[in-house]
Amino acid sequence: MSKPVYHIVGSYLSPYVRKVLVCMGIKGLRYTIDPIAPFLGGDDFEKLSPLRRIPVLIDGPRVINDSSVICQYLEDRHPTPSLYPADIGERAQARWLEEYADARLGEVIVAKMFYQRGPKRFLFKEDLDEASFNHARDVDLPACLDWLEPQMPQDGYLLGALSIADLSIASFFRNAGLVRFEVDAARWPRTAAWLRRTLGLPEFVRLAKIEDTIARVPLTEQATVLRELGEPVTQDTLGTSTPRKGVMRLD
Ligand SMILES: N[C@@H](CCC(=O)N[C@@H](CS)C(=O)NCC(=O)O)C(=O)O
Repeated sequence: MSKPVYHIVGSYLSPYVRKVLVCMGIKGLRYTIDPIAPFLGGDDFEKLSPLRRIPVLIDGPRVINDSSVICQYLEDRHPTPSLYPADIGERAQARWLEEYADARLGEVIVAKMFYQRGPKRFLFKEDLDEASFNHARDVDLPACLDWLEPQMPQDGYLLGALSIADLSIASFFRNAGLVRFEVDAARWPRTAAWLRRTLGLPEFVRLAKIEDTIARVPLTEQATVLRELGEPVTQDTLGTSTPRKGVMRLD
């Protein structure tokens, strides 16, 4: 039986969306995409995503929210290649590292850094909170790296084989890179080497080319550029041209 084509709602610049797209790429799954920023979602978007967040995965009549839930769903539906360790303890550890990335790296890299430099400025026309950005870059993120460094492997991936833990954490550091934060290899050598390895995976590399192209394109024009790049962007969209603040708090 041929594999289904899933529909994704969410921008390629979101680390949560990237995690899902990489997971799909590794599993050989095809998708169509409505690449909207959550802040441009209209009423129909909110019906599907009550927290007004991306990604959303649509599988026929089923709507699934939250990148971790989506990745687990894809794993359950398409168990090979597996992105979750077979050992129960290691599987729990992989999920914890994923949660750490989604929660803490999300707060520091997305809310305090990426959102500040991107949507807050260009969509909501608000000033950058320089002090908060600098604190995230100089204090919070280094503290995260200090915590991650001793857990990083000399070679290979966090829990031996590549897992959801690697995809999650690397996805967030890619966004840090987009706001010019580089992991200092002298201070965090294992993390820097692991990040190079992980972001060097073909699926991250494929997406990075797309991300680099659209990063400076206004949000409302990104779909056109993505179509030109050959991405499977649908004509139907849940996006509007009127920005709205989210449901959950962002800086
Ligand atoms: N726990 C969610 C978080 C998703 C999330 O926060 N996505 C961001 C995009 S990078 C978003 O939609 N933010 C809009 C908001 O929080 O209002 C997941 O893993 O999918």
